Amino acid sequence: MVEEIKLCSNKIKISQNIVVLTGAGISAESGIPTFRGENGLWKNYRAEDLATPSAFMRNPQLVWEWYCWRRRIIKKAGPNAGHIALKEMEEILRERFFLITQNVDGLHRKAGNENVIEFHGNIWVTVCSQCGKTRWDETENYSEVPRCEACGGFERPGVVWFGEPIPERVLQASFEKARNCDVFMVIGTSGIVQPAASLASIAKSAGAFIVEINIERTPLSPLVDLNLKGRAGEILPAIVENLKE
Ligand code: BV8
Ligand code: ZN
Repeated sequence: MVEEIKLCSNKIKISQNIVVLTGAGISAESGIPTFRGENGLWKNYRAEDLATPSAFMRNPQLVWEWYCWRRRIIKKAGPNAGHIALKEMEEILRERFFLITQNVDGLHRKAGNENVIEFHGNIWVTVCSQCGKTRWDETENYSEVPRCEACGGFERPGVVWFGEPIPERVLQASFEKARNCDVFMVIGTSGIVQPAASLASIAKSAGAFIVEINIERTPLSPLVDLNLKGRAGEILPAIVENLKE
């Protein structure tokens, strides 16, 4: 593995533009359950059952119970060594570095990354489902569904649910980054959710060197140039150590 990590660091050192795509796996070592891991995400519900507009229409209380449960876990969690390493990578590479995350936990920003796109939104944002009024909201417990103070409509978490489109400017900015990078790293994602997972193949067809960091193989593994099998919290700091040399 030392050799592969050295190869990865060397590719990054000579890269003009590096894009990193992260998924729930990079927050796993912060104690935040992943979506499809063995312990699943919550009781016996699947994300696809709860993170949808119809689930919210049917039972907004249950959906908010799930998000508040996640907010409480995330609030207690902090960035782990993997998040810190990506912050250091941005400090070293500056405008050559760009981070796209599928996670809504906000831990990359909390770690200090600035060049970040939150592809699926942010769990600490609350949006009115009627008028779209948006606010930063650190409430971790709602006894009933919050109401918009402007129009009285039901408020919802400011995240992208299954069946909802990624905001256009977020999508275009992410495609543009993936098309113009020479190194693309996919870290801690099962590569199942679209269109996020397609960013790797867009980068590949644009000629980028694709690196995957994961504890297991994924549907993206066949298109990857370098597979670093292991935990992000161990591999990323080793890569950054080499960058500092
Ligand atoms: C869209 C925000 C179109 C919410 C999320 C069939 C029916 C219906 C829809 C579809 C369908 N087929 C495809 C679709 C589209 C659908 C989709 O992709 N479904 C999947 C399930 C097949 N996509 C959508 O609906 C998207 N929108 O397509 O719109 C459209 C266009 C125009 C007009 C109208 C509509 C929107 C998808 C966004 C959903 N929202 N999140 C919330 O978080 O509450 S996605 C959710 O999954 C999270 O964001 C999460 O990040 C993301 C992906 O999961 P991963 O991050 O990969 O996490 P996972 O647990 O799966 O994997 C963790 C990985 O880490 C594992 O590989 C594990 O091995 C690894 N790991 C674990 N520990 C470590 C580690 N690696 C390293 N180190 C460790 N320590
Ligand atoms: Zn409103």
